[in-house]
Amino acid sequence: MLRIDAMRAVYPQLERCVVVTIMGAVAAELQTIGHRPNFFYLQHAMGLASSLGLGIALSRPELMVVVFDGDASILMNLGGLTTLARYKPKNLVHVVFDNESLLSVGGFPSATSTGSDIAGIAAAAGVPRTTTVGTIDAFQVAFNEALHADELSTIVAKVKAQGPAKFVTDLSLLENRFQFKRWLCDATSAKV
Ligand SMILES: Cc1ncc(C[n+]2csc(CCOP(=O)(O)OP(=O)(O)O)c2C)c(N)n1
Repeated sequence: MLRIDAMRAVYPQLERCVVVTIMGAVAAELQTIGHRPNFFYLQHAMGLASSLGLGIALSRPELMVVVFDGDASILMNLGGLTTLARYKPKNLVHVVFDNESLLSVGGFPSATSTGSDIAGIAAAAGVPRTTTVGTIDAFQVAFNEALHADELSTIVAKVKAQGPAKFVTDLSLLENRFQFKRWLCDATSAKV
């Protein structure tokens, strides 16, 4: 499965969600599909997308929050999983695109390439719903179930280590930040 196809498959459902992504390939691919003002691409702070998503989910329980994470990113912040599990926000879907690689910086293998199991780690941390999927159909089903589960979910989507041809964006970090903040301030009950 390609990550861009997985994101395309659930793109319609993202319209009413708060979406936080890691930097690099994921952000570039989601922008290729189509940027929306409710999408925030967390730059530089590798590993912290799920923590940012947690803060938004706790402070805005009426909104559904989706985090698009990466294997190497979450491996840098495993404590983030224990904190997610401690607070168990029911309005957070945590997706980890696991390409077993640090693709955005050259494709070095991550620990999942030697067997570390992120869904297993999330479950052991106390995340109530965890699953690993390897096809678009399975991802779509898992994502839709998680959106409506009323329970914190971590979905690990095994994807090919293939990213966008270019990482260029005309959306500046500050513009994304102000636009996203305005969307959050204006959003009422956007829960799906
Ligand atoms: C603290 C920190 N260390 C390193 C980087 C450089 N960096 C940016 S993206 C990335 C790899 C992310 O890997 P992963 O989460 O697996 O996503 P992928 O690139 O494979 O989509 C790295 C090392 C950074 N931005 N911040």
